[in-house]
Amino acid sequence: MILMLKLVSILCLVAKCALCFEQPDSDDLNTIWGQDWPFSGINTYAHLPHTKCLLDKNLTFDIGVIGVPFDSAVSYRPGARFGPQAIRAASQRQFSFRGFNFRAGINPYKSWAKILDCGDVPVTPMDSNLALNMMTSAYKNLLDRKSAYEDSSSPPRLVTLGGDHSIILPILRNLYDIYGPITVIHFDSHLDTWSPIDYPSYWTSTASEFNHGTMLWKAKQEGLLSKNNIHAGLRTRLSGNDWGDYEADDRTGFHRIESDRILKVGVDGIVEEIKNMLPEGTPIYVSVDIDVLDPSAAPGTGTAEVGGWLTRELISMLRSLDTFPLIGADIVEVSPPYDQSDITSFAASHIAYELISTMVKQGPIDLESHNSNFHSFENNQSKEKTGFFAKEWF
Ligand SMILES: [Mn+2]
Repeated sequence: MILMLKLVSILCLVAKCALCFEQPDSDDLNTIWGQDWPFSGINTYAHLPHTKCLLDKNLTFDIGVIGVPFDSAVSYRPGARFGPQAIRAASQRQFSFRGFNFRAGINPYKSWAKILDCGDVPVTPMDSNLALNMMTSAYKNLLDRKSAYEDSSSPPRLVTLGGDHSIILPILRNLYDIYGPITVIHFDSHLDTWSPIDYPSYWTSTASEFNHGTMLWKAKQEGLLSKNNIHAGLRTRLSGNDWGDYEADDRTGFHRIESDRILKVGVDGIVEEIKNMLPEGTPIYVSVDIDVLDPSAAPGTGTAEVGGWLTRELISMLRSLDTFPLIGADIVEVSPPYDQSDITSFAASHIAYELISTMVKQGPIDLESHNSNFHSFENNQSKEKTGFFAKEWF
């Protein structure tokens, strides 16, 4: 008898599932069809609303994700022009519904910030000189507007998806115009401060001076950098038979933390070294060359170097650096043709999420009140004005 009852109840359950469904009771089409799955819809970064920001100078936002699909300045394997599309595709399991960052303690997509996917800069692959001019002009367009937050007098913050690493030069040019000399935290296996004459070619041109290993040298020549820049994750082989590359790097104003250092001091030790080198409250720009990760964690990149950090370690470092005001960031050198099972794009899309989380957690920039540091602010999570940062978040 008991068995019989159980059978009937199972049959009822199955019948109900098969025959009944509930439709949203609403005339609002958004309530009926406005939801997307991670695998449906057009790929924008994290399903963010998309507007081609370059086409509307009156459009305001707080954080813009912008793709720069340029890879004509690489010295080895190309393919990073496909980076923005691949990173967007790999970000599809991110959306505001399930966006709470347990490491940061916030959902960046459900906080004070208006975050847009600004689309791509349609940068030419034909001519590096022209490309540099286009990118410089595009960042001026994007940053020459006010943030959306209240009566903000500050520009929005941009998270750039590369593209090869050369694209940082036009970014730094424009950030310099707003903030003055920029402090760059440069996560990379390579120095990227090489002079153009350090490349093994007898043939040179103005365009050849601009490449993904010289752009920080050029940034220094143009006076865009502060004195407190940091390379983290280095493990490149050096030119010649001595320390000449490091000596030249010293002259560009970078401190160096080599990849192997993590074996001695751990993740916390690396973070401590970075913090000790920077005056407290220094506004920073974070540039993540995905080749800072070990090729086992990021095979899809042009100039892979073995012996690198794990994604977990890099994420932890980025989270620990959120006490420094973050004025902008990039994730570059993702080359999808060399990727395996989207490992590299997944890493890049998550790193972008962490950097966006930091920007949201820190609150909006107020150039007027604190000369490029952050001002006090209110939002849903913190009603109490605490000045500079919302301290209780840290
Ligand atoms: Mn690089």
